[in-house]
Amino acid sequence: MERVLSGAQPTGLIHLGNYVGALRQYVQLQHEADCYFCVVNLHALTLPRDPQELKEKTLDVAALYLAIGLDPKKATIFVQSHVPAHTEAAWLLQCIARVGELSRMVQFKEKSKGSAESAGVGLFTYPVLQAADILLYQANKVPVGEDQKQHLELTRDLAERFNRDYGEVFTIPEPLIPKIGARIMALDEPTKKMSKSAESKWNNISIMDDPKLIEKKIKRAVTDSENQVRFDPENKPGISNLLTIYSTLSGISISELEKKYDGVGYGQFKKDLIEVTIEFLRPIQERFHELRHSGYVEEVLKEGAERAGKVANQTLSKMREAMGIIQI
Ligand code: AQP
Repeated sequence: MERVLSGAQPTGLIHLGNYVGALRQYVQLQHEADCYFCVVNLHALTLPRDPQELKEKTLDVAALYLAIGLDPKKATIFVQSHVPAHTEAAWLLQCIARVGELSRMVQFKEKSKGSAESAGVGLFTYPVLQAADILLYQANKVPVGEDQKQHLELTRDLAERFNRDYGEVFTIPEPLIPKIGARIMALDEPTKKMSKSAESKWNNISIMDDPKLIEKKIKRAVTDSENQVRFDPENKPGISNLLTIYSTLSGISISELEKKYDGVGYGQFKKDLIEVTIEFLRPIQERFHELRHSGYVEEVLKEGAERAGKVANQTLSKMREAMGIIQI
C-alpha cells in the first residue's frame, strides 16, 4: 500500500486555497493509501507568532482536518512537534543540505521580503524540516498545492543525496498536485496566491467564514470589465479563479459553468457562487463547532502521535545508523 504524508501550518484558519489545492486530496487519499496528516506547528514558528494563538490554531487546524472528513481510523492525524524525530531528522538532513540550494527557494525569498540578512534562520532552513517530515514516513506521495512544488524537489534531491552517500534509507517521494485548483488566487488580487497570512481580509475565504462575510468577500472579488464568464487565467485571472472555486465546490465542470453563465453576466454568477460556497462550508463548520472543544481532537492527536512516532522512529534509527551516530 502506498504511503502518503502531508500537512498544513497553523498560521491561520485553513482557507479555500488550502482546501482545494491540498486538503481535498487528503480526504480522498485516506481511502486508498496509508495516510499521515500533520499540523506542522514547528513550521509556523518561522515567522513571529503569538504563543497562545499558536496553541489555539494548532487545535483549530486539527479540528478542521476532522471536520472536512478525515477519519482517524483511516488516517493518522498528529501534530508535528509531538513526534520529536522530525527535528532530529531535520538536523541530520541539514548537514547534507547546501546553502546554495536553500537560497534558491522562492518561498524564502518572498517571506524574507528579499532581505536574507535579517531573515530568521528557521525560515531559511524550514524546507529541510519539511523534507524530514516527508522522508521519515517513507512517503511515496505528497498531496500539495503548486506553491510547494519546489520544496518537494528539494526533498527528492536530499533523499537521493542521502541514499547515494550513506546507503538506501529513503523512499523518493512524488508530489501530488491537482490538475485543477493547484493555485487558488487571492480574491482581491488574483495575480497572487490566496494566503492565510495576507494582510487584507479580502484576500481569502476561510473555511470558518460566516455566510455574511462570504457574501461580502465574493461580492468584492476582483473580476474585469468584460462581464463574460469565461475561463482564461492569463487575461481574466479573477473570473477564472472564481470559476475554479465554483467548479471544485459544486462538482460542475468549468466548461459546463461557462455554458450555464453564457450571456448571464457576473452578478448572477457571483450570487450563485456565494450560495454554493455557503452551502459547501455549512456542514464543515457545524462539525468543527461540535468537535473543537469536546476533548475528541486531543484524543485523536494523542493516538496519532503514538502511531506516527513508531513509523518515524524506525526511519530515524536507520538514518542515525547510516550516518554513524552511536545508538545505545
Ligand atoms: N493558494 C493556494 N492554492 C492552492 N493550494 C494552496 N496551498 C496553500 N495556498 C494555496 C496548499 O495548502 C497546503 C497547506 O499550506 P500551508 O499551511 O503549508 O501554507 P502555505 O503553503 O505557506 O500557504 P498559506 O496557506 O497561504 O499560508 P501562509 O500565508 O502562512 O504562507 C499546502 O499543500 C499548500 O501547497
